Amino acid sequence: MTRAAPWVVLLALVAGIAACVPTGGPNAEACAAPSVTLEMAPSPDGLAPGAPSVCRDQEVTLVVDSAVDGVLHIHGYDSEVPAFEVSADDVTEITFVAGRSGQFPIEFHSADDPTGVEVGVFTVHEP
Ligand SMILES: [Cu+2]
Repeated sequence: MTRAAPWVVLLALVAGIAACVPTGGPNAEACAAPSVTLEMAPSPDGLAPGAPSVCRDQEVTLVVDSAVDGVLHIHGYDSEVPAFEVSADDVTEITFVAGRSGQFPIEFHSADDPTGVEVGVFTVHEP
């Protein structure tokens, strides 16, 4: 178990509940945008801001500003987003199409501790 700020735990719980109804997501306006950019700052302690979500078929650009060096990947989205290195010194951008709805754990492997830690959940809503 990782140490996570209480609000991260709360968001994880909310995301877990939302897993039952991935259709109850963002409004139609949010889904109408053809592309979306998500900033995320992973660290071994979690992800900020909390729960990234998009709509199916959107082009997603992740802008990853990591606190430490490591490797990030999204379980269940490995074909669209192969595991990629992030660095404490650089911002890493990766773009892909979110072709499948569902909830996909975001896992971070820091360079210091290669054991994977789930830092958050990437949600793809049905539009
Ligand atoms: Cu992993």
